[in-house]
Amino acid sequence: MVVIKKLFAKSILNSRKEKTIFISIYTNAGKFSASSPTGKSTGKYEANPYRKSLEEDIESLIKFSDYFSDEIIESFSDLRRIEDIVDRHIGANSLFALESAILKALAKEKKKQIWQLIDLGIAKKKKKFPRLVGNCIGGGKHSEGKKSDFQEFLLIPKTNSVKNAFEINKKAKKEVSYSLKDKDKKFENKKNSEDAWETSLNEKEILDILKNLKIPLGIDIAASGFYTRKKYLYENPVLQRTKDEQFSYISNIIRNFRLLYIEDPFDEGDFESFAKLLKKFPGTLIVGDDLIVTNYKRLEKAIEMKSINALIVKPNQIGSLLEVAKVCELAKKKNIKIIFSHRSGETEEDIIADLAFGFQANFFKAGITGKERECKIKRLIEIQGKLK
Ligand code: 2PG
Ligand code: MG
Repeated sequence: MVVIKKLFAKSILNSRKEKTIFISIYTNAGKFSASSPTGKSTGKYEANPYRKSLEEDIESLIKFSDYFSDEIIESFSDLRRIEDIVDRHIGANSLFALESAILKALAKEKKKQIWQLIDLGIAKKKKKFPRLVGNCIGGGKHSEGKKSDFQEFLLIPKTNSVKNAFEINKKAKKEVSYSLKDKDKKFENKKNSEDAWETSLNEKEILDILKNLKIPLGIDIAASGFYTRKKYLYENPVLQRTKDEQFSYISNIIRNFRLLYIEDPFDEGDFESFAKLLKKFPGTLIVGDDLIVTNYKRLEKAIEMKSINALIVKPNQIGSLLEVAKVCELAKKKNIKIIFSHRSGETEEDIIADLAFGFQANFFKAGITGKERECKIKRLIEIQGKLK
């Protein structure tokens, strides 16, 4: 069992040099720390990262830390006791960091790996490793200057070895830089907030390069980012698309580039267009991120409307790991593929790898390069190595 004796919280800088929360707990098993990432293309329906501000969350946490010492944590589900104490007093980023630190303490005390603490009904089956989804070229809100309106061009190699997938993605990303140099006169080897290449090419030009890699491709369109007053406002090239025009355009792209995966192709409120797309392309992963925001109710709605066959899980979109568990269980039951994902503003926290494996995610989206991304992929490789 774990007893929290003292808590310490402060702000640190994430990969984008923005402040984020860092929490340390002092327990009978030792000192454990965890931090939270931060999104940029955040969904309108995401939980607030902090109740009012990071600073006030830090104050509340320190105030509550005396109450924690009365609670004994013996299992993942005991996180409930902590949530009952901090309920509505801290935001999602703070809760995620706090629960992560507690799981680290619990794993240590039980001499287990963190992923072993997660016990969904599926735990007895032979566990599978998630497939890597790596951001190779970026645009949208994650990039600067002239750029593609789509946010992420993703490589999704098919191999059972996480290590192999990581190597394939790193090599491909390097190769892509040579093609970009060739095709984009403005290319300067610059990388965006997720360490993906920045280019002035538009989405079609980018996909023409990527298709030569012979690696299954995906795109995160993050369409809410450029949807205003019922129109999708493209800048590269400048044009507007209505809802119907966006639907035809996305359909053409899926078909022409044989996409395996398409994330947030429509606005975050448009469950209907997602459903129409899934009906047309049942073999493609139609992924909801801003649409679902790791929220159980929104997932229920998407299931009812048959809007998606895959969903992004970002624990800090909701904060509570118990809610994350509920979302994953429902998705599994309804055969909706699960993609655990990093955020664009990241820290060197790697617990997401344990969570992804513990919850038996089908995919793991954590970039390709950059120390904040690589540490997560390396942790997944380590877990796989230990199980051999
Ligand atoms: C996304 C994410 C991560 P952000 O849209 O999928 O790639 O971006 O963290 O900025 O919300
Ligand atoms: Mg997304």
